[in-house]
Formats: sequence, structure tokens, C-alpha cells
Amino acid sequence: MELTKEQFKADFERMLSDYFTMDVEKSDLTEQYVTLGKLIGSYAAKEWRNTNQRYLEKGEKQVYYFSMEFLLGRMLKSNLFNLGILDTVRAGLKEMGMDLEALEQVELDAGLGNGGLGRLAACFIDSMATHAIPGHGNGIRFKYGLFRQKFVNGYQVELPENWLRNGNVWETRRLNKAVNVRFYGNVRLEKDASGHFVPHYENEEIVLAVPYDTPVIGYGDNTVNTLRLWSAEMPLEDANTEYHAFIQQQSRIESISEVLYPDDSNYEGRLLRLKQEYFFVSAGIQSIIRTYKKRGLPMSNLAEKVAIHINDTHPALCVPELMRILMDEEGMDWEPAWDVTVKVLSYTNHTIMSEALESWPTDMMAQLLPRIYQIICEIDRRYAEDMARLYDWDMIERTRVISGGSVKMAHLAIIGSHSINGVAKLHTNILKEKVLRDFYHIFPSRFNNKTNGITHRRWLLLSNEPLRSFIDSKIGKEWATKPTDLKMLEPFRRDENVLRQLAEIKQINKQRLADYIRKRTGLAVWTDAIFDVQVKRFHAYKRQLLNLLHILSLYFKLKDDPGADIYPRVFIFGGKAAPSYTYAKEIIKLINAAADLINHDPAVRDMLKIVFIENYGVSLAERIIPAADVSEQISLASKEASGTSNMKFMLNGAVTLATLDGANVEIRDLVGEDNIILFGLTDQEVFQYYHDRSYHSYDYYKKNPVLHRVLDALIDGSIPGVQAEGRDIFDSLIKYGDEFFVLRDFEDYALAQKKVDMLYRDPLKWQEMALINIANAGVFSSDYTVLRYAAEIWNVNSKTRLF
Ligand code: 26V
Repeated sequence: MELTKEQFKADFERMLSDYFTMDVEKSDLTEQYVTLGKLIGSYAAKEWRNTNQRYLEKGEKQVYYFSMEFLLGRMLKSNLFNLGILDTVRAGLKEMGMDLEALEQVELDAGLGNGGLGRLAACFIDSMATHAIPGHGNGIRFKYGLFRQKFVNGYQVELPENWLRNGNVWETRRLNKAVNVRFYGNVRLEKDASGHFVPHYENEEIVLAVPYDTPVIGYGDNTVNTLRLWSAEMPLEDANTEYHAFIQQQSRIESISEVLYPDDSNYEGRLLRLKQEYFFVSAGIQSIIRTYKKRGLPMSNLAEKVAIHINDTHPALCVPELMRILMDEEGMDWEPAWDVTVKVLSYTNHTIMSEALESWPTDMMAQLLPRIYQIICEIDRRYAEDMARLYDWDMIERTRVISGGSVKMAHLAIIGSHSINGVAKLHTNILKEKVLRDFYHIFPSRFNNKTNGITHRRWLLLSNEPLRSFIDSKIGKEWATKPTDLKMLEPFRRDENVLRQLAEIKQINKQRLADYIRKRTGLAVWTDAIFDVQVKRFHAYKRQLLNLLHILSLYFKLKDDPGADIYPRVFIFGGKAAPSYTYAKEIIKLINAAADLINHDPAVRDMLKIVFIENYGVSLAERIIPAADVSEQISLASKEASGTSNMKFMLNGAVTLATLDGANVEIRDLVGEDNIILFGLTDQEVFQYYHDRSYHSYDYYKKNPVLHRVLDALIDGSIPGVQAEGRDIFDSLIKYGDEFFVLRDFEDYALAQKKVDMLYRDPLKWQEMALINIANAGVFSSDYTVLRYAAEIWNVNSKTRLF
């Protein structure tokens, strides 16, 4: 948008005075932040209305991305940037005596997600708006985001994240668009005059779903899409209920949108979680159908105007809920309704970890969602009947929706969608060949790959301004919307001047992170050391433990030989463990204990430091990733569906140290073996081990003296304060078979780390690797990912042609 500095200053002062009856000198940071937020909202409002108007007039097909999680982070800077007024506003604020950086810090992260899956949803809505894809988010407005992590004596402690305590400047509550969602009760089907079965409900509990809309402002375009998050409230008429009963009912209802489940590693069949899933699915679909009906088209044409995407199985109840609305409320028969449902829906799988696969006990489902359960039974019955003509009974048993007394959510999503995708080439292949093999056999044409992506605007242009200006100066500015232009950096790979400047930029970012670390932890780190970073959720398969065991081996090497030739390193960790995931929490404690030991041992001086930064999240990632030299992507091959931090690090010029897992494989294909450091088992080797049952972790403990020493340190008191944890972890590796092949990959990992050490000593060579990584990272922009979803799955328009 067009905005002069003078206009902005006048607008700001007027808004501050209207809203807080204040002038700039007397206002505090929060008041200034809220004012700026409101002002940005008012700037975006016009385009928001226009976008909706345009969609309506052109009759464009709309996509709705249903996700339990949207991990948005802060929005102030990205909204300014996307509106094209970041520099103007920064300068205007400065002239009025304010500092944009300081205002940014006032905003609390919208942490409505666990990790990669939720952040992916946030990147997608940014990219959709930027490329004028008519795509909107649908989710839950959790009152509490993912818990805040604190370390007490090295242990993770979880605190509530009350992100709404200062209000939320970006959202608008739309009570007039609220819908009712039904739970419990009895349902009877009765024939109406025309012979249709109509459900009659008794004793149901009604929850009012109130939408809060947030504008999703596309970059450099006029498109402003909508993120609609639902909040659970008491229905208005219940205000006549007796006082105590009212309070009780209110708190039961409001608990639905109270808190995000913080466990992304283990499925738990908790009733409240099922309520949450149905709540946002039902509210979302009702509101979509209401909007669609304004077009005056028949329901049988729904798939021409609406696509609904199911982000993992959490919204898989879309299948029966859409069926319910089409049949019970719109009077369609089963077959045409099913036809429409499958055409409208598509589903993404995000994990092969069987512990995370959702399945709900049938009795729970029948009680909480009686009508939905009836429909699921009918879906299951018809599926079995259809398949019986083609396949044997075992095949049907393995793939049907209801089996063993529970509803299999992945099966429901697959049977009810026209498209099923994995999130990286390797992952999609594993789905086809192993995890979803039967389904691939039955519905081969439904399967496709859509490798994940990240919005390079947030993850480079906004979070790494020194690198952004440098790139602009070399290749112009078009890469903001055409990220493969970054490839134009590659010819500079031998330009010493360019490589030196890259090194300087990295140094600036490392210093900025070092200052933060100093302020937060009191620890001084040497910025000439290698910044070696592993930030992600804690999970055994991601193998933070492998990283730690190697650090311990370096420590012992230095203890034995103070003159050992090791290039100085700062090992940086960040990440949360699910509150009930004991093993992951023990690893956190172990890392903190090792940090205590190593950081305070004068024998290692500045050679080795461990920094575990508390409360990793989007805003911290924006600070840490630009400062990384090494990106640790060391999951056991086959376990990490894609990874997305791997892409963020690459984009910021870190060199990846990786197994051939998830999207690491595609990074390797792009940069070549010389510009990534690989190690470890391949997925095929892992599957072979499973098949042969031939892995014996003890052999590696026995054979490798370095590993022996390191493992003994877990139990012999060398690391103070981890008696119990050290023992559990030791046992997991030696006694219980080392499920994630940590010991098997240790030696290879240590060798790869040695290679990092050697390569880093040649600064120009290292920066050349960094440059090749940056130059090839454009491919991983979520801009391309969503354009592919739009063209190949959703069949919707965008302003950008892909090929
Ligand atoms: C699973 C569950 C299980 C039931 C209870 C709550 C809950 C919450 C979240 C999840 C998500 C697990 C799947 C997941 O996060 N997958 C990650 O998705 C990323 C985006 O596609 C991908 O990059 C990561 O590799 C993958 O682990």
C-alpha cells in the first residue's frame, strides 16, 4: 500500500489519542504497540473487504485449511512488511521517538501449535495470501498456547502460556457469525413426508462456537485472506439456567477451547481432545456451507467452489460431518453426498510414528457424537461391502474405519478424501511402500507427494535483515516473491569478496545471539567458535542424545589431552518435551547437567560450551537460526517425515549435518554431497535391521572405547546430579535395545563432526558451502508448496503460474 511517513505519523497520533486519549510522550510501550497494531488492522481492513468482495463476485473456488494448530508467532513486523510499509513505519516511529524493535518485543507469540505441523499451517496461509490463492485457515482459538518452558535445577517445568493477557490486536470477534455445535444426547431417525430420514435430537448439549477472524495479509499484493479461530462459549439462551448450574456448565463448555494439547508424540484417547476436534470441524464446515449457500448454487456443485484440507488426522471428522450436513440438513441422499464429500476433502499425513496415530474408542465416539458415529458406522459398512467384491477379508480388516473397538482416524481420512499426500519424497515413498501400503494398493491415484516448505519472507527477509540487504544488493529484490531467484547467487561461489561479506553477516548474527545468551543465562560464548545448533521438539527419534554423547566424547578428549586439536564450539540446544514424555525430559536434564559440568570446567576453557536456551518457539527460532553455522538434522532415517527447520537453516547459510531422512534427502539432491555433511544408516538399512532383528547395541558399547567411556559416564557419577536419569538412559541404550540406533550411528556421526571441524578451518570453503545452500533454498519456499497444492490437489486459482 501507499503510505508516506507524514501520513503515518498523523494516523498514529490520532489513533493513540482516540484509543488511549494519550500522546506519544506519555504513552508506554504497550499502548504504543496496541495503537500500531490497531492502525495496521485499519490499513488492512479495506483490502480485506475487497478480497472477500472479489472472491464473491468472481465466484472463485475457496480453500479451507483445517488445522488443530496454527503456530503464528508474532505478527507485527510481518504484517508491516507484507503491506510494504515496514521501512516507512520504522522511520516514522523513530522520528516520534519510538523504536520498532522495542515495540515488537511487546507482542506475545501466538503459540497455538506444538511444532512443525502447526508452523507449516502458518507458513501456508502466508504463502496463499501472497499468491492470491483464495485460501483460509480454520482452527481453534486456544486461550492458552503451548506451555512456557522453564528449567528448574535443569529439569523442564511447564508454565501456562497466557498469550491473550494483553489482548490480541489482530483479531475481530464475530458473534453474529457464531454457530451451534451439538454434543451428547440421543438421536432418533424418523422418516419425513418425502421419505427422507431426519434425525431428532434429545438431551443434547449445545456449545456456541464464536469465530475470531484474523486478517492474513499477503505480501506485496492486495489479497487479505482470513484465519478463523473458534472459541467455545455458553449458548445465549442458557443465561436463564440456575446460577450454580450455569457456572459449572460454562466452565465445562469453555474448557473446549481452553488449552492446546502439548503432546505431539503420543496419542491419548482423551475425551476433551475429541471434543476439540469435532468442535472446530463442525463450526468450520457449518460456516463454509452458510457462505456457499449465499451463492445460490446447488449442494451437488459444492466441490466446484469449495476445497477442505485436513491437516493430519486431527480434523478427520470432516468426513462424517460434511456427510451429516449434506444429508441431514441439505436433504441429499447418501451416494451423491459421498461423491461430493470425497471431492471436497483432501488429507496430509505428517508422521509414520505409530504412537501418534489417532483412534477413538467406539463407545466414546457413540456417546459424545451419536449422529456422527452412526454415519461413521455406515461409511465403514459400505466400505467393507464395496471392498468385499475386490479383496480378501484380511485386507478389509486391515483398512476399514472401525476395527478392534475403535475408529481409525487415518483410515477415515483416507477413505473420505480424493487426495492423500506425504510431506517429503522419502516420506511419501515410505507411506506408499510400508505404512499405507494397503491403501496405496486400493487407491493408487489418490497418493501424491508435496514436500513441505517455509515462508522465506519470515525466515530470511524478516529475521535476517543483514543477509536480506546483502542479497538484494546482489540479485535485486524480486526474490521476495520469486525465491528461486536466489539461484542467481551461485555464480558468486568463488567471489572472495562476497564470501567474506557472508562471513561478516554470520558474525553479526552470532554476536546478536551471543548477547541474548549472555543476557538470559549469564553465559559468555565466543563468537569465533562454531555455532552448532539443534532446535526442535524433544523426541527420542530426533536423537538429541546422539548429539550429547558426541559432545561428551569431545569433553573427555580435552580432559585427557588439554592440547587436543579441536576447533572451538558452542553447542546450542532448544526445544520442549511433552509434559508426560519422561524419557525426553530425562534427556533435557542430562543436557543441562552436562552443560553445568562442561561450562564450568576450567580445563576446557573456551573450547567447548553447551547452551540450552529455554522456551524455544517461533520468536526464538527467528533469533537463533540466522546465527547457526551447523544445522543438526540427525533423526533416525525414516522417522522424520520432512522437517522444516532444516530448510530454515539452509536458507540462512548454515551447513547441514544430517542423516538421509525427510527433506534432508532433497536438500542433498539440490546442494550436492559436497555441500552437506551426511552420516548414518539409510532408511533401507533401518528396515533391513527390523526385518532381520539383527541390531545388538551392546556390541557397539563393547567395541568402541570412546563410546564405552561416554556411556559409563552416564552411570558412574562423572556427570553430577543425574543418577536416575543417567541410569534410565544408559539402560534404554544397552538393556532395552536402543530403539533409535544411537549407538549404531555414533561412530559415523563423530566422523562427520570431525569433518565439520576440518572444513570450518577453511573459512572461504565454508562460506562457499553456505552460499550454495542459500542459493538453492528457494525451492523450499512454501510459496511453491502451496501453488502445487492449489494446482494438483485443490484445483483453485492463484495469480502465479507454476510452470
Ligand atoms: C500428533 C498428535 C497426536 C495426538 C495428540 C496430539 C498430537 C499433536 C500433534 C501431532 C503431530 C505429530 C505429527 C507432526 O508434527 N509431524 C511433523 O510434521 C512436520 C510438518 O509436516 C514435519 O516437518 C515433521 O517431520 C513431522 O514430525
